[in-house]
Amino acid sequence: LAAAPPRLPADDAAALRETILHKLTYDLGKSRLGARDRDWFIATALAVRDRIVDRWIDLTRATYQSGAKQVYYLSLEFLIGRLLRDNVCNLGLVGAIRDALEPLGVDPEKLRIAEPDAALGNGGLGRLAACFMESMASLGIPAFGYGIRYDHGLFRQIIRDGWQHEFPEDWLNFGNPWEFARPEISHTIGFGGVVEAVTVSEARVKHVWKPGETVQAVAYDTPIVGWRGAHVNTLRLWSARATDALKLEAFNSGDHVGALSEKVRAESISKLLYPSDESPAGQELRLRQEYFFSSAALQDLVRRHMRVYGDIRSLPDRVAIQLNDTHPAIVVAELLRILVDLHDIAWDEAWDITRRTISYTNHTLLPEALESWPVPLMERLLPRHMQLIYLINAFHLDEVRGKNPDDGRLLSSVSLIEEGHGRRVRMGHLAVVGSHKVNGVSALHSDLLKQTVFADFHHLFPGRLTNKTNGITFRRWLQQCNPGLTGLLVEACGAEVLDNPAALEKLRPLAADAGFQQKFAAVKRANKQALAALVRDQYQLKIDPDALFDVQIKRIHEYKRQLLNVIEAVALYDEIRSQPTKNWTPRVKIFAGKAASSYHRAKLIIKLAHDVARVVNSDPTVRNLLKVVFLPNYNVSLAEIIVPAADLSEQISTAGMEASGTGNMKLALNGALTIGTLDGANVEIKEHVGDDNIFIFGLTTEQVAKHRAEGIQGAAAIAKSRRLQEALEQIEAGVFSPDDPTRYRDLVASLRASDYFLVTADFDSYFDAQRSVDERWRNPAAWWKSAVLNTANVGWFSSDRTIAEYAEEIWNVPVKRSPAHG
Ligand code: 26R
Repeated sequence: LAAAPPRLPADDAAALRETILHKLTYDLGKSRLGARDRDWFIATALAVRDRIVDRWIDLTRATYQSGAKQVYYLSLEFLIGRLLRDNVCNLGLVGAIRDALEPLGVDPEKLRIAEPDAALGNGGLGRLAACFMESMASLGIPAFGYGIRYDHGLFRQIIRDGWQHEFPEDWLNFGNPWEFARPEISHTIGFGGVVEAVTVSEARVKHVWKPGETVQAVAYDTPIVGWRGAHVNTLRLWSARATDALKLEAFNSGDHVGALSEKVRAESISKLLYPSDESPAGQELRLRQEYFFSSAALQDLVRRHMRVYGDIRSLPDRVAIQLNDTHPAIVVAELLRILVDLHDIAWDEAWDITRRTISYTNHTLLPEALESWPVPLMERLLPRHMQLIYLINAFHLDEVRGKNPDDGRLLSSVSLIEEGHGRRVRMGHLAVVGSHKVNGVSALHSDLLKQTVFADFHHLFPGRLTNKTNGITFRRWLQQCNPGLTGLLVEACGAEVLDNPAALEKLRPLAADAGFQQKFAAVKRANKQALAALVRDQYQLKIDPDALFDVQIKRIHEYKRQLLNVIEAVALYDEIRSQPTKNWTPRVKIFAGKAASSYHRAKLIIKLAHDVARVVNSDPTVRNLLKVVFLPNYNVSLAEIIVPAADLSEQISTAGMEASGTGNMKLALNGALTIGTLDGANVEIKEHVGDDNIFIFGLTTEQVAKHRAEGIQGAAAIAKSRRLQEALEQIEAGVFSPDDPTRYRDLVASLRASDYFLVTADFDSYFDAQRSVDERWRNPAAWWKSAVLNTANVGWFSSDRTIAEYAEEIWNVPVKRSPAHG
């Protein structure tokens, strides 16, 4: 909203103004004078929504009439952020909204930030789902997103005295103007109970599941608008309601609490997003959430398919179901149940339909994130599904045995059931066996899938495992969040860049042009100034927009190695103090990210960042040469401010552990240079931007594996590095924690011992890479050349390219708008 992207069609501002005032009066019951920013936001959002609805209805009907195949993207997370600017930009209404509001004395920016973030996701996986929804609409692919309408999204992070505290996020408190409640669209979801075998004829036994408990899934629809309003899809989120909301008899007999308890139990399913990221949630409620939305989605799409086509057998021709990680993997058994138990399809055909319809994306190799559920829990909660999983497994193992007789190791490796300390159902295995395609999210990650967790499947099912390198939507992560740079790019490459990221390559010849570099740097400077103003106003800390802004923004996790970055800050602090007059590169280290509430080590790392920040920021000998800042409550909206202001992008995970990363793409697109390991999509970013325009350091995946296999201890690397030794000794001795000198004793001790994430092994290489960064920064012509070449060369990382690949190679659906790319 702030600055109009150029060359969008104008719209009638007066008509919009009238609608906004009408909404304010008749939908909100407010007068112009009494209206607050939030009221203006809701009235404006409702007015914008009006412009979406007709198209939405028309396009949805046209899809059914044309018989086009539909994509269903099933995800337990959609990390959307705000929608107003996104919708306004995609509809080409930026200028119209500004002109509509101006005579009313309403500041569009104030109204924009009155919208709460829809934070229905933890991190990368949820944000990817949101980018994909936007790209599917932009490419004109008919699609539904299915997920859960959590009452409370990801917790709000508050930092008190350097420690993280979690508070509930109430994003729905003042209503959600984007969604349409659909109380008439509701499905019954069963849990527990028994399976009865009914003999239908001599040859056939039918299985009837009689759930012991049911819950209603009620639909809430949000239209998702593509670029230039090309297409509008639906994000359908399910909310849980009790089947019998209130036991009136019990209520009347005086048992008021008992009468409501069923309602509370049922509705707890959509109460809250699990805040755990890559560590097992393990609770029964999580499995209930997974089955709840998987079953609602399948019932919904099967009903739609039957209404339009009347033949369940054509499902794979009309429907593609994409599983976003294993969270909806129970869909494999649920679809089979619908086909076999409810539509009387014979097993072999039902299994064929299932596999041709479903495909699965894996997002992590971390063993602790590979979901598995205890067999007794599955038996109790989903008895019919457990039977079906046993059957799937029996046929699957028969086939394996047929081709590989006497290979016990192989059988237990590919079995859907993990034997051992308590039997468990492996959801990843269920998803692989039940899909026609399985993909990883970067070239390296997909290779590692083939070599490690799914190696045996790769040999059993050649061609099933593929790669689809992640992408990001350039609308949100360039055009909307960085209007300054967008203006410059349009000036340099033509308006075509807004539609075709390959046009960014036209910047290449300008990378060494002093005049262009100056403009590029000026845009960055203005974005840094905006971030500095936010840090000053909200946290009373002065940071210098002329210093290098070094950012690490992502979930706090040991494998992402924020600790490596903090230790480097300590080492640099020591160097600056010992040689205060050397020509240091002034640097602001900016951290932001949330730790899972139960992840104590991650919370301790946040505390350490604050402890180091306090000491460094108040040391007069350091002056402005080094500042450390931790910005609380990282979310999509904060990312939209930090990303355009970053000079250096920290992508420093232990090689082999970050499946892809997508923040790395956002930052490179906005002209930040990457300092990173050869991990995830960093490898491909390096190939695109060129070795000279990225700072790669550290052990490779193979070296990490070797290092671990040899059981090398951290102490060995520490002994070789004076800098690291000194930094760790200070942290360990309590130099940064005088109030509790032993606070970091165990943390440092674990680095000296196993150091599983190889912080110590990579330290010197990281420190040296940072000094190369300093040197490049001191040569502005060289720095800005690299920065421009980053923007110029990352067009390929558009999620339009990613989605076009899914469309062609996995879903077999056409794309309407070609996602040209380099
Ligand atoms: C089972 C459970 C507790 C759980 C595991 C993992 C819950 C949530 C996750 C989230 C993981 C899978 C995730 O976000 N992965 C990230 O996916 C991004 C999009 O593909 C990648 O860019 C990123 O590297 C990866 O960590």
